[in-house]
Amino acid sequence: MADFVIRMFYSGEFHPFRLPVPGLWLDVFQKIRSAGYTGVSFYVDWALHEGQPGKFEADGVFAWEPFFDAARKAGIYLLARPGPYINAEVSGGGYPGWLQRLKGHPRTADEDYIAASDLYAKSIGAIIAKAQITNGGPIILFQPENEYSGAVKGFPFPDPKYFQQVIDQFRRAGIVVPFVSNDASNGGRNAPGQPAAVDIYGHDGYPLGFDCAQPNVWPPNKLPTDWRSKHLQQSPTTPFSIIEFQGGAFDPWGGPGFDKCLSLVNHEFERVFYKNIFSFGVTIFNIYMTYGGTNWGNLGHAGGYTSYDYGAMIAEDRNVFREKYSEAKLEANFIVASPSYLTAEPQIVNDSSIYYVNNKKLTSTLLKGNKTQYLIVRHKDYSSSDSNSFLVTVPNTSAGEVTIPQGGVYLVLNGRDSKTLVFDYEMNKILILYSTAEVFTWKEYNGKTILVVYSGPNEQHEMAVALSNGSELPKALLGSGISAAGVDGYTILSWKTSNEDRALQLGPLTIYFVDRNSAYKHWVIDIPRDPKQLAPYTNEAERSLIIKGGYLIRSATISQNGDTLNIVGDTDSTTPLKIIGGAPPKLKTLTFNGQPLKFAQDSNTIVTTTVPYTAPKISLPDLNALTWYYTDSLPEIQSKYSDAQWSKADYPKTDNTLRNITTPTSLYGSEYGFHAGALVYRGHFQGIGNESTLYLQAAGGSAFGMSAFLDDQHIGSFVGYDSASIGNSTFDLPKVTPGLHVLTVVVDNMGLQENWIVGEDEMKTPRGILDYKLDQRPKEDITWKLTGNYGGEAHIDKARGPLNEGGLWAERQGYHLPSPPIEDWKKSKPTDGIAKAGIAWYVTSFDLNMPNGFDIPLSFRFTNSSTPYEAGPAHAYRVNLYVNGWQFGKYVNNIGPQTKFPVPEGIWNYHGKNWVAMSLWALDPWGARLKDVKLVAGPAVQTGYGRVQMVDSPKFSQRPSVY
Ligand code: IPT
Repeated sequence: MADFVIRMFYSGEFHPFRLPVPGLWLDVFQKIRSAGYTGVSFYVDWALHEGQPGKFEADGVFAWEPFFDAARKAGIYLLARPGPYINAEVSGGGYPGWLQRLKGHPRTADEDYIAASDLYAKSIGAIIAKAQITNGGPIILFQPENEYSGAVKGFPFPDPKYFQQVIDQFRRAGIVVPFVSNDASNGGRNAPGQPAAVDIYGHDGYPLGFDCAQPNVWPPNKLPTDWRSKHLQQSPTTPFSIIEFQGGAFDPWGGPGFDKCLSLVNHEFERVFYKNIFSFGVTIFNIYMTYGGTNWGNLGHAGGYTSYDYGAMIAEDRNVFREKYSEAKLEANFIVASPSYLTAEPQIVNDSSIYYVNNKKLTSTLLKGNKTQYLIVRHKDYSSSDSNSFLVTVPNTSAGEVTIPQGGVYLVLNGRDSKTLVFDYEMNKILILYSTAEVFTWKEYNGKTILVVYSGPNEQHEMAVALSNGSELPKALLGSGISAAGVDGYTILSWKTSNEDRALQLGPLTIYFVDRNSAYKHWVIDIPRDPKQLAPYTNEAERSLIIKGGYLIRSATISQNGDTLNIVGDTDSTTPLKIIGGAPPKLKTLTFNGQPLKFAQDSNTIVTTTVPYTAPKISLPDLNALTWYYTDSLPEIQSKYSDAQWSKADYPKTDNTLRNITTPTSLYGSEYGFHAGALVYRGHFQGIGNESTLYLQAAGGSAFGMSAFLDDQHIGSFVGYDSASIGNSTFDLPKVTPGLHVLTVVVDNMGLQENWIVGEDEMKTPRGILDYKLDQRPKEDITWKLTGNYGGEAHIDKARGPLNEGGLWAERQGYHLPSPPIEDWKKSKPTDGIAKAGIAWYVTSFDLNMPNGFDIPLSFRFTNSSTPYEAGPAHAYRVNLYVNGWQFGKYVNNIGPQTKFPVPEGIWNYHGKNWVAMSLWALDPWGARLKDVKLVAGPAVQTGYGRVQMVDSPKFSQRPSVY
């Protein structure tokens, strides 16, 4: 085994189950790796692996080996976080719905809980164990449990017996890498020295929280200040680890939307808040989320909608246009290029401003290494948008105390910015006494060193270089405006930020001075020794290129004989490319995505070229112009419908310990094995003739809806609103004639609650009908049956997993799958809609012929509407959207906020036939139609990524005894 020296575990959170296209996992890994990160942290969602108790499944898109292989290829180390409890805004917090029937408390040492989690822990543990670094795989860290940090009053907590059992479950499964914890806030729980301890204590932090409504407001007192001192109290022997740090925010139904979360947790947030974390000497750092993805197929909890974009640095459709991606790249590259940071000790002083910066409006933290010191400067009022000028004094540099800049000017800290200044910064044999401009990266090539520093607008900077041969005046290589003076054996450089790149040569050192926007275009690309890898781990790089390019550089290889350089990347326009470090000296051939390029190379080996971009022709179908096929998806209300195959809701008690039943028999979906999507009930009774109202209490989670019918008549709906998990409705009945009647009730299940507080057992919150009352009649007079997804826990669609289908009639038939039997269906479109309450089902198909060599994200865009006639109350309807059988959207017109639903290539067939299905559930008596729905393309990015392997999407086949 090679010597592994990890520079820093600088990681992004990415859940492959939120991007069910294994062929795209490498894409996300490469985007994270090219941002300079060394790691990725991932959760495993138990609910997707054990839909049926006792049957662990991990095949197809749910297999983990391809994810581990892709990480290895991209040179990414992994932190595995399989729970069993994960939270993560997924249904049940990762718990399969059948845990609702558990007698004991989940997340405790209760025997039935431990027994229930054993198969999962054993199975996923073994899969992860095989991919540990000790077996040549990418996994280097492991987190048992997640935020085991809070319990209801009086509950034994934290319970070492329980936590130790989780640890033991995974150790028994063969996990040998260090265990980390993810304490919610720094409470020191399960830190080394505590009973039932992990190896490395870690905690999380979401300082700006999850309300994105006011994206420009950073509320006061949210910037952490005491995390280092807390760490020294709680876990002084372990590296300071932040296992989750805010990388965006989740957003609930009816929320402000992810654009707002992106603005709240933007590039400025990264500058101020991430650098503040660096000031605590963090060495294991994971940013949640880095790629959020999609809550497809009912995998999300009720508190969130389909998109899990999170405002993360990589958008849901995988683009990296966001400025926060570029800013994150600058910060990660700096940390990874600065190994002395890992051992530098943060100096904790009460008011550091008096020590290092001379402006009372600023504050700073000094990190002292053996030689190198880092000074992190920020505004005391961290949300300030003022620019403040300052001088810096640092004692004990190799030149004694220095006060800088020396040139009589002031440094500037612009609003919502923070800076890392370096002192005695070592680049092998070259020493920078100080730099007020921030370091992006540096690399040494055969005794020559390239350093890239950057700065923000209207800033003044100074750098002092110590070279062994004393003061030396530099040679300008590029641009002008950097002044230089030799003082006491140092070369002092000073400059103002300019939007023109400049470069100087000082003996063996070449320094590039760029502004931040230019720095954003720079990439450090490590070249692997092992051709099977596209990128090596940071510590195993053969050499690295420093490239000024454009949108994205993914990887690079150099031919055996050393005269050919192949670069792989993505462009969104014709892009000038400049290799400022690492090109083979006598380059003969340069290719970009396999195409040879004309280039020039100068005596410093710098290569200049241009990557051409040609906009492709894209033609997308106009969805409204297609032929759509329609069928009614609520035949249950017709008198001829038979529910003979349905489950009898005849359980006279409940196994749910959270809520007792208030009905003669349990009507909870999970009692009968239905955990995802719509539940449908049929209640049979003998009418007497004096019944006039029906009271229904139904629970489906935030933003759910419910519709009720007496025989074939709609009697009313609970249309739902953002925060309503339970609806109480009393409906007037039409005249009930003596004789047999059927009530049909459809309740949407928006996903199960999470289970954050131990002992509260929130995941057991039932779904379905909680209570009812037909006036004049005892409850016993109604006999209920119910159904959910076809097969229940014994779900039959192994490709799309246990949660993708709900209990709508057309879903049970499998009409969301490709090639349903539409021959006898009517022709009608979702924009035609239906004129009364009910559930319509629409299917269409079309070919896509997307250009090769481009990454072009496709999304559905719904137009929000009030009523079909543009008057009256918000029009209540909900749509489930399926592409080739995969449920990729839940649009709720009267609640929102999501109107745009990206669907990834691989789910789409970009080169052939696709099937789109939609349910249209009209809750209002006047029915519903879509105002508009369009297929829209995002920017066409030319890519060298290659063809994306299609996901196996089995088509429709007649289901046995379907009802
Ligand atoms: C933290 C969870 O660990 C994580 O799973 C996710 O839910 C995240 O929050 C929010 O997106 S919990 C923390 C906010 C207390």
